[in-house]
Amino acid sequence: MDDRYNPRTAEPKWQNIWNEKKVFETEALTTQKPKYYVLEMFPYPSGKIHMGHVRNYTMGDVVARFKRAQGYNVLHPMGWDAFGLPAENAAIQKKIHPGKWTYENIASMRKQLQNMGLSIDWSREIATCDPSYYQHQQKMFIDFYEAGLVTRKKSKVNWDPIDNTVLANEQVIDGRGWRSGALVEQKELTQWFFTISNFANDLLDGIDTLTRWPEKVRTMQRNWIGKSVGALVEWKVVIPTAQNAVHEQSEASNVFDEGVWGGIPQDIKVFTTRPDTLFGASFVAIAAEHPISKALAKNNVDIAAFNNECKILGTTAEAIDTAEKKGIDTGLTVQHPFDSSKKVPVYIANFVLMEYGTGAVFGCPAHDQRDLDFARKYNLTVTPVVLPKGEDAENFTIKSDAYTDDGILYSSSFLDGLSTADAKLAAIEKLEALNAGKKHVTIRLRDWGVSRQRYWGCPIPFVHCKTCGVVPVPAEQLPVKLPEDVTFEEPGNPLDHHPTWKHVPCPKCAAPAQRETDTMDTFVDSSWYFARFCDTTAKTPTNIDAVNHFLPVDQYIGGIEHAVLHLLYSRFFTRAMSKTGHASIEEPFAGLFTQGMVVHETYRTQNGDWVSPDEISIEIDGTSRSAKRIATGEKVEIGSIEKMSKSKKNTVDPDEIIGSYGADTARWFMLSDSPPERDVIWTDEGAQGAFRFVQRFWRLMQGIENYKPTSTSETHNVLCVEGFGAEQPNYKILNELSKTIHKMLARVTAEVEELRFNRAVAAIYEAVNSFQSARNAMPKPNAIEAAIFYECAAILIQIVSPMMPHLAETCWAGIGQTHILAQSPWPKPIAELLEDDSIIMPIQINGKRRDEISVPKTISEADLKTLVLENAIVKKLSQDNPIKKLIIVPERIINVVL
Ligand code: ANZ
Ligand code: ZN
Repeated sequence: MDDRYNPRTAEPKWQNIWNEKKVFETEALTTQKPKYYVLEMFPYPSGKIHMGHVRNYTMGDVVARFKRAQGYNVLHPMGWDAFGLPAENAAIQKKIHPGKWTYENIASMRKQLQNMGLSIDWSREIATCDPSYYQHQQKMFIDFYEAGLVTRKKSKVNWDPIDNTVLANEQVIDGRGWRSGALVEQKELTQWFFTISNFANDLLDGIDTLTRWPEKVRTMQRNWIGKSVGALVEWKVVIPTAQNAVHEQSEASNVFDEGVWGGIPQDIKVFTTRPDTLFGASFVAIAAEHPISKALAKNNVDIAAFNNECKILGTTAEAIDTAEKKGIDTGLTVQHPFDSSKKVPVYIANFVLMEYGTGAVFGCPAHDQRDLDFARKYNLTVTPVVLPKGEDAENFTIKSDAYTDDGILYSSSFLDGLSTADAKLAAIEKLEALNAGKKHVTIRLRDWGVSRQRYWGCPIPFVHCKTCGVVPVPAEQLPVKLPEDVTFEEPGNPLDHHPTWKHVPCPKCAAPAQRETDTMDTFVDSSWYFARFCDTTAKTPTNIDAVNHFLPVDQYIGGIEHAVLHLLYSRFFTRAMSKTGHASIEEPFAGLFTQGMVVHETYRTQNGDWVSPDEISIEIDGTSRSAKRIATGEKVEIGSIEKMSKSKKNTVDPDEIIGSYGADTARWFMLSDSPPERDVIWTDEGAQGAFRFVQRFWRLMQGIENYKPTSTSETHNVLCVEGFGAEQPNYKILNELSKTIHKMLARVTAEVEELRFNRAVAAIYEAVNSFQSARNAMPKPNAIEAAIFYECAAILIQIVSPMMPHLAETCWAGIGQTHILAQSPWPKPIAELLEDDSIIMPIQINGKRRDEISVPKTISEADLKTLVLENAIVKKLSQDNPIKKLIIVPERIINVVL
C-alpha cells in the first residue's frame, strides 16, 4: 500500500478513463433527463491559461459535476474566442501566421484545461476562427441584413495619417498611432452596424426578467442603455446688436457679420431631464462639435483654439468626467422659453457631448454639481428653485454643493409649490402649449459598429458592385474564407492590399467587383457561440430544436469585465436570431455568476523592480514576514496584494501548481478561502494547506474497503442497522457521526446549489474532522459498526467529488466501488438523521411565557415534570403561590398554573 496519494499518476489515469468512457458527453435530445446547461465564458487563446481561468473553470466544473450527479443531462462545452488583434501582433513580431499562432495556443491551452480534470464535452469544441464556425456567422449576418438588423452608415474611426490606416482603440497610444507615432485623426468612413439601438427598450425590459443575475450587472446594463425621460427645450437666439453682442471674454463684434450669421440657427435645442428647474437656468452650453461652435470658430481664433483643445481631450464619457470643466463665452445670448425678458449667455463647454441628446444643455447651477462648478468659475448666477424638505425659502442658499434631490419648487412662477415630479409634468405641458419644446426620451445606447479593418476576423460576406451596389454573397458560396497568404509588412488591412483576394465578379451581374475587406468585431463571434454549442454539427447556423432545448444557459460564469458589452451584445444577438428563425428565445443566460479575481502579494527590489513569487523565499519570524531573492540573497520588499498581472510579475503559473500539487489541490484551494464572488488571495501556504488536506483525506479512507458490508442493503446508518440501538457501547459515537455526515451532506448540497463553494468546503472540513475523531475512537469496529463507517466514508467521498474529482475517484475505487463516481448519483440525506435530538420547550406561567428549557426529545413525562419543578423561575414564582396545575403538551409547551 502506498503511504501517499500521488496526483501525478492518479490524475491522468482518471482523465483517460473518463475520456474513454465518454462520461462527459451530453446525451441526445431524446433523453428523459432534464437538461442543465452550464457555461463558463470561453477563453481567448493567448497561449497559456492563468489562475483566473483555473478559478472560473473550477467553479463551472463543480456545478457541472454536481448537476450530472443529480440526474441532469448536462451540457458543459468549451471553445475558443480565437479571432483578434493579438494574433496579428504576433504575426508582426514573431513572423508567424496568425492562424498558426492561434491553433498552437489552442493546442497547449486545451492540454492545460484537460489537466485540470474538467468535465467538458470536448466533442463540441469550437474555435471562432475556424471556417466551420464563421461560415454560419456570415450566413446569419446576411440574414440580419435582409431583416434590417444590419445597416451601413458613416461613422468616425481613428485614422493614422502616416500609415494610412484605421486603428483600433487599443492601437491608439496617448493619441498617437502605435506603429507610426503619428497624431491620430478622426475620419468618417462608411461602416457596418447592428441596429441594436432599435432594441433598447426591449433589452431594458428584459433586464427585469433576469432574476438570477447579480443586481450590480443588471444596473450596469440599465445604465449602459441609459434611458432618460425629459424634455427638449428651445431657446431662441437673440439677434445680436452692437450692445448686447459684446461679452467680456470674446471678440463678438466680428463674429456676427453677415456670413457667419447665416450659419447660426434661430434657436438652440437642449435636452434636459430636469425641466422643473428651468427658472434656475443661468446659461446654455453647447458642444465644441456643435454646428454653432463650428460656425463661430471660422471667425474667432479663440473659439477655434478652444474647440481644438476639446477635440484633443477626446469625447469619451470618462475623459470628460475627469477633465476640468472649461468653457468659452460665445457672445451669443438666448431667450428663456417661459420668460422672454430673461436672457442667458451661450457657452461652448468641454463637458457637453455632441453624441448625446442634442449636443446642447441648459445649466442650472443650484441643482447640478457640474453646472455649479462651471458657474463659480465663470461668475454666473446661481438661483435655487427647488427647496429641500424642512428648509425655508428665505434662508436656503447654495454654497459649494448643488442640491440635486427632489423638493418643492419656488421662485418659479407657475411652478411654485409643486413637487419636483409634478413640476416636470407642468413644465412640459407649458413648453408644448407655447410650442417651445416637448416631452422627450433619450437613449444613450448607440448602434453597434462592427467593421474592423483587420485581417484576423470574420470576413463580412458582401461584394461591392458599381452597378448593383452592396450585394450579399450567395449562401452556397459561403464561407468567404480568409486568404492564407497574407503579409503584415505593410501597414493597413492585409485583406485590402492582398493582390487578388478582393477581386471577384459581382454575384448579381457578374461584372468585376470587389469584396468587402472589413472583418467583424470579435464581439460578434462571442455573441452566439453558446447557441452553436447546442449542436456543433448542424449544417445551418443553429439546430433550432437543440437551441430551444438547451437554451437559455442555466448557469453562466465569468468575469465582471464582461458585464456590459459581451452580455448586452449576446442578448441583442439572441433576439436578432429569433427574428431571423435561428432561435426562438429572447434571453440567452438565465443565471449569471461573476466571480472575483485571483490576487497575490507583490514583491519589489530596492531599485523598484518587480520580482516574481517563484524567485523569492519568505521567512517568518513571529508575526513579521520578510522576503529575499533566492538567487542573490538581496532583500526584497513585500508589497500590496493585487490582481495577478504580468506587469507586476505577481503571477503564479497553473502548470507549475498542477505539476507539483496536482489539479485537485489547485481546485480545492481556489474554492475554499473566499466567497466565489470576492477576490481570492493565492498564497503558497494556502496551496500547501490544501495539499495536506488531500493527503489527509486519502489516508482517512485507507482500510475502509475492509468495512464494506456484505449485505445488499444500500445504506447502513444507525437508523437502519437492525439490532443496533442505544444499548450498544458505541452507539453514541456512531449516532453522532451519522447525524453529522448527513447534516453536512444536506449543507453541501444546498451550498453548491447556491454556488457558495467556500461554505461547502467549510462543511466538508467539519465532516472530515468528525469522521476522523470517530475512527480514532474506534480503531477496531465490529461488522455492524464498520458498515456505518463505510456509509459515512462513501458520502464524504461523494461530497468532495465535484471539487476534487480525481482524489474522489481514487478513494471511491479504493473502498471497493466498481462504478465510476462521476457517473454515480448524488447521495440523499436521510431526513430523520437531520433532526435534532433535543428540543426547546417554552414554560408558560399563568398564561405568560417566562422561560424555556432544552430537553431531550425522548424525555419521559415524569422526568420532564421534575425538570420543570427544579426550574429557577418556576421555583421563585411558586414560592408564595403553590402550583395548582402542570399541563405538558409533549414536544410543544409547558403550562404552569399558580
Ligand atoms: C438641465 C439640468 C438641470 C440638468 C439640473 C440636470 C440637472 P442623463 O440623466 O444622463 O440623461 N445633458 C444633456 N445632454 C447632454 C450632453 N450632450 N452632454 C452633457 N450633458 C448633457 O442626463 C441628462 C442631463 O445631462 C440633462 O439634464 C442635461 O443637464 C445634461 F438641475 O438639464 B440637465
Ligand atoms: Zn453587379
